[in-house]
Amino acid sequence: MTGIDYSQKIPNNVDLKSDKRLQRALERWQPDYIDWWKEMGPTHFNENDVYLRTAISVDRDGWANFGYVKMPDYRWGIFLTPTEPGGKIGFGDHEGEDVWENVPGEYRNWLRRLIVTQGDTEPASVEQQRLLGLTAPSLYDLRNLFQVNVEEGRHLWAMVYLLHSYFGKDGREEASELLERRSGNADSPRILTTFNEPCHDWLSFFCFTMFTDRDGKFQLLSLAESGFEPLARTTRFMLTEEAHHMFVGQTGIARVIRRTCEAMLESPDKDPMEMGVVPLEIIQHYINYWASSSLDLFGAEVSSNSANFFGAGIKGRAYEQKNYDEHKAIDQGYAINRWQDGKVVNDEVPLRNAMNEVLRDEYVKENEKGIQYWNRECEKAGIDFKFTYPHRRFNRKVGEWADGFFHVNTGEPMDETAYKKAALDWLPTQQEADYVKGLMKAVTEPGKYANWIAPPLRGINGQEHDFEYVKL
Ligand code: BYC
Ligand code: FE
Ligand code: FE
Repeated sequence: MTGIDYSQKIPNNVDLKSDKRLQRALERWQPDYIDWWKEMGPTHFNENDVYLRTAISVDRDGWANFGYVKMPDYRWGIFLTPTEPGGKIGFGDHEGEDVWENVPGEYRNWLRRLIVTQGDTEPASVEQQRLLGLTAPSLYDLRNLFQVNVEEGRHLWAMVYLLHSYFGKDGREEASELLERRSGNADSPRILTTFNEPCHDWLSFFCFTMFTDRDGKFQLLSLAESGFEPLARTTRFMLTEEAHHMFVGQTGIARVIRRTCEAMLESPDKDPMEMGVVPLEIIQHYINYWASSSLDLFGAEVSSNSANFFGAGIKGRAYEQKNYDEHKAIDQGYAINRWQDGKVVNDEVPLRNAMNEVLRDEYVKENEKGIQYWNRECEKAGIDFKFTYPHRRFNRKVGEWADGFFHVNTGEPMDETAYKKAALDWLPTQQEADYVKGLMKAVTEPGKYANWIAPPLRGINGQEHDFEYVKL
């Protein structure tokens, strides 16, 4: 069952043709999806051949298939990792019971809501990134953008498959609405905050794939533990796609840093802006902005939703089976800081209510490693500059810290006036954003890169440096 059937209108490894009703429903959704893609996706490049990977199986080496595709012809489909017979629910109140092959009635609403929220982010990100192709710093980067876009499109397919197969009429309605909401639209916005923020330049894109796609990774890890097996199996396969998205962000920012350091070494007395590269301080401001926005995506620190999801066995912790010995998380506390009467105080809450924060802890650890990787670029160049990950209280709009003002590095409370003044040096200013936007000019010659970014260390799929990743 790991092989993917590409002879079908909708490629899949779930034997879709044996369920005619479901097949027909999905085949009715498919043209709406393509219309959405042609309108809200990377519209200007619908006719170009792009060197993309397509999954040929759900095995680890299933990604070996690279070739030129026009994006609207990409074979989006439904790929689940194989079932393991005799699977047991791994956590919560139902720990040890058989996994659910169907939606348990009492958790139907929660599950649908989780799946819709997950599904909503995927087309949202494609919408946010839809104009970036016009200013790509190279064909290599252009191709990576499109790879990310088509895979986010496939992630939408993954969630729509679950809605259509397991949630009847209201599932089908939710699937239609996923194509109706629009990122940043005042009347019909996407569900989560970060997915309504504009992402108009490539520095933002790299920060987004580093920090926001990594939220995706951790949310998917927690859903991959779900007792609702179809959700677990589909998110496991989505995780194999996610690794590339974070690679794009991690190495993208590293290349911007490398190029700036290089220019600074060439002309130590010159202002980096005069040389048309991105000053390291501006990179830090973009990091602060996207990192803090993405921290919001984990929800409130103390959340009865998160306790319910965990107790029900539908959303676990990241690496629940691998990293934890105890899976009920009952009668345990979690020490937490809270924001009360203008003060940061210590508190302890029941562990289940802190599951959003537990997941955020894992996420923060991984981001901090990513920052160290960027700092090695400066060290290698001998440039005395240290990037930092912002304190998790900084610039938050969701949860415990949303009503206060906190120092970007120490997390100390500040009064509003002092904060607003300091924030001019912590978040991108209009001037900085304009400068970055001014650098964004398309470079379309194979093997050439915009002046503000260094070439990658390696080509995609071992290709030569002047490979024509996108035929324009
Ligand atoms: N913006 O109890 P709380 C990805 C709402 S990214 C706006 O803390 P909960 C991707 C919340 O809905 C991964 N609203 O919430 C990356 C609730 O509303 P109600 C996406 C927010 O439920 C890049 C209220 O505030 N996947 O895949 O514990 C490119 C109370 O909040 C926000 C998932 O998120 C926000 N940031 O936690 C492409 C997984 N945060 O009930 C793709 C599924 C909270 O008052 N979702 N609210 O109306 C979940 O697990 C949970 O919904 C959340 C929120 C973790 C997001
Ligand atoms: Fe995704
Ligand atoms: Fe992603």
